[in-house]
Amino acid sequence: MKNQINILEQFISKKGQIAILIDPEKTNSEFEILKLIKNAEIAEIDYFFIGGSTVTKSDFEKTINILKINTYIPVVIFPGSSHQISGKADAILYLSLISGRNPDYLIGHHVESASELFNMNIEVIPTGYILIDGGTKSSVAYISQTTPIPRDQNTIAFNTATAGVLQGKKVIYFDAGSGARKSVPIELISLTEKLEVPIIVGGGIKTYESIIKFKNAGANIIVIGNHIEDNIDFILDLKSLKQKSN
Ligand code: 1GP
Repeated sequence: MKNQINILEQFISKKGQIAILIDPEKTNSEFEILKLIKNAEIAEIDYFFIGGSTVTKSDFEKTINILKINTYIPVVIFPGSSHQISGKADAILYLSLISGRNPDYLIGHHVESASELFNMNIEVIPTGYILIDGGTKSSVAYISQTTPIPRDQNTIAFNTATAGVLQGKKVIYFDAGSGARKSVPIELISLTEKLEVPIIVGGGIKTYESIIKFKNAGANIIVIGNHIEDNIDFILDLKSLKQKSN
């Protein structure tokens, strides 16, 4: 385990950073990944997140290898299960699914991978992971067998984030789930800013307008997955967004 906290410091350093989520189950060909990298470097994207609910170990490793050989953009693991770990990545979001009550996703997967992870040269970032209802049954809710927090219950979501921070989580990740019809409520981000930990938000984000709103509300990192799988050139459009908002 790395003692440096480079990626966490980078998370803290700025609002409105962008992470592209690669799900190696869907994106694992060298051709596709190299195109993603090219566009992401042009657009000065801040991070690649890698992971997914149903990824095989071989697709995970293949994708991480291609990324690490071909880009300087930091690669952060967003694990869907205990086998999604690799010392080649720059950091791992050590997720506890604190909106749920499934012990496997609160501590079980962690115990399975703890010894291996402890001996890897990777920055481990304790992260409170909170699912918010995005208007569809997300694969993460199904696989984890947990119920997301209703989207009109900001107090429950905020109290969950607060409990996570009190337990020592360094980052809070609000996720409406991949392909969500409705993204996380903006007011929840504004509310959570007072906890003074970096906030990651994802799920169903597809427009500049929502990226800017999340940034202004205080999100440090905005994660985009599906929309880039559907339209890779959206990454290039993000460059002008970054230039405008700097
Ligand atoms: C899901 O936060 C991520 O876990 C990204 O969601 O694929 O909908 O962008 P999308």
